[in-house]
Order: sequence, then structure tokens, then C-alpha cells
Amino acid sequence: MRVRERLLSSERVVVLTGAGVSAESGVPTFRGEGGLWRDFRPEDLATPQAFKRDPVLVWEWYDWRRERVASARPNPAHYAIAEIEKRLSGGTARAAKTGEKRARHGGPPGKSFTLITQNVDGLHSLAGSVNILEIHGSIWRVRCLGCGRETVNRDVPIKMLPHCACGGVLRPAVVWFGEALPQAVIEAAFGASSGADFMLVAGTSGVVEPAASLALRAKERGAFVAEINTGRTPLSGMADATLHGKAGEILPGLL
Ligand code: BJW
Ligand code: ZN
Repeated sequence: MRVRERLLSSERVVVLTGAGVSAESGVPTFRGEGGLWRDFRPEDLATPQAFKRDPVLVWEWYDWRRERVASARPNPAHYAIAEIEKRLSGGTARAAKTGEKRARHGGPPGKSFTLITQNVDGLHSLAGSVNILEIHGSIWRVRCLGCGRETVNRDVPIKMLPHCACGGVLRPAVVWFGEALPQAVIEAAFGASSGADFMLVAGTSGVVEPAASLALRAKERGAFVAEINTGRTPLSGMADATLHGKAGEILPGLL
């Protein structure tokens, strides 16, 4: 069965996305040609130790990225993913979360859709996706190292060095190397992956854990796994279908 038919006839669909999905919006990826890790070392910028050593340097890097993301718009890949959610939930994407529209308008019964994203840019929400698990946090949220409070902050540029009302230093509310992912979010992601009958893995290098294991879990539990990527990844070998090319070109074709 072709990927498109599989997708639309599946009952519990999970989409796992990575930086490649935002590449066509002008948001730089991490690895590969033009990737952020070509010019910057992750250990200097994306670890708690780096922030402790030089919080201004780390914030300057995030400020630069926030500025780029602020002017980025969702691309056809983001919109196609939002449309998949909408179709599976029988109406608006919001119905996927509330089940309301499905109940009222008789959309496909018993279908579920979960978007698991490693991206911190918020472009999936802007495109209309609703049931989203942001497993690596959000570039638009900050967390206080003093009181632990997490808030939305959309200032571009952000005031250097940002502080909380309690006097504590604020950090980006993203997940750095060596840090645990938000427990409830990663548990929900493993739950959805374990129960999926179809998983679409798009635009991720599949090298960062535990994100990559979500695809392996879905496969282990019997899901059909399809991958969309411009290149091969460590997940390509186990995928049931690999669609080679740009997410913004392939995804709309699945609808
Ligand atoms: C296109 C395209 C187009 C391009 N269309 N495709 C097991 C084994 C080995 C190591 C570990 C392990 N378990 C844990 C680790 C350590 C580490 C890890 O995974 N290291 C590996 C890299 C070796 N993991 C962690 O540290 C994680 N934490 C953890 O496990 O904690 C344990 C713990 C438990 C309890 C207490 C304490 C600790 C945390 C990982 C956090 C990752 N953080 C980052 C930064 C987020 C914030 C920010 O954005 O600044 O997340 S790193 C970066 O990588 C970012 C991304 O979300 C993530 C994944 O990258 P992604 O999305 O795959 O992007 P790219 O650029 O790598 O790939 C893009 C792909 O798209 C490519 O394949 C292209 O071909 C493709 N593409 N254009 C389609 N148009
Ligand atoms: Zn505080």
C-alpha cells in the first residue's frame, strides 16, 4: 500500500519532526551543510555547563536565532502536517485535541493524531497544528534559574542578561545536551509512539536521543514507519518507506 493510503487509513498517527522541516522556512538545521554545528560547537552553546560559564554568549546565540525565527513563516511541510491532523480529527485541527467536532459532525471515529517535534521554533503551531509535544522545549519560553518559573518571552532583541522578577537569571526553556527532557512530555511522546499504527518521521537526522528512539519504539510495536528526508539517516534502514526529498515538496503530495 502506498504511504498516502496508509497514512489516511491509519487510526493512530504520529508525526515526528526535526529541523529539516523548518529548513525551507529559512531556519538553519543543526547538522549537515549550512547547519549550526558547522560554525558553533554544541558544547559551547547548548549545554548547562556552557550557560554557567558564559550566559551572555549563550543568550547572544539564542537572540540571533530568535530574530531569524521571528521573521520565519511556516512552509508547505508545516501546513501539510496541520492538514493531516485536521483530516484525521474530522474538522478543525483543534478537534483532534477536544474530540468535539468529531462528536458533533461525525468525523472519522476513534482516530488520533500526535505531532512530536524536536523543533523549538513554534512554526507548527503557527501553521495550525494543535496536538503538539515540543520535546526539546521552545525558543519563545524562558525559565528562571532562581524560582524555576517558566514564562513566554517574545522580545527580539532580548535584554542582556535577562532576569526574572525574583532576581534570578533567566535561561532559554529548551533542552540542552545532558539534560532530561520534560518528563510528562517525553512520557506522552513514548506513549503515543508505542500505540501508533503509522509514524511519519520527517526532517530529522535521527542521531539525537531519546527522540530517535521514539521511531524505533513505534516500529517495535508494529507501526508502519515512513521517513521523509533529503538524505539517509540511521533510521532509514528500519523504515518501511523512505521518501527522499524536501519535506515541503513531499508532504503536501501525501494529501
Ligand atoms: C531535510 C530538509 C528538508 C534538511 N526536507 N529533510 C544514547 C546514545 C548516545 C547518546 C545519548 C544517548 N542518550 C542520550 C544521549 C546524549 C544526547 C545525544 O543524543 N547525543 C547524540 C548527539 C550523540 N542526548 C541528550 O543529551 C538528551 N538528554 C538526555 O538524554 O538526558 C538524559 C538525562 C536523563 C535524566 C537526567 C539527566 C539527563 C538531550 C538532547 C537535547 C538536544 N538539544 C538540541 C538543542 C535544542 C535547543 C536548541 O534548539 O537550541 O536539540 S541539539 C539539536 O539536535 C536540537 C534538535 O532538536 C536536535 C535534533 O536535530 P534534528 O532535528 O535531527 O536536526 P539536524 O540538523 O540534525 O538534522 C536535520 C535533518 O533534516 C537532516 O537529516 C537533513 O538531511 C534533513 N533535511 N533539510 C527534509 N528540506
Ligand atoms: Zn524567578
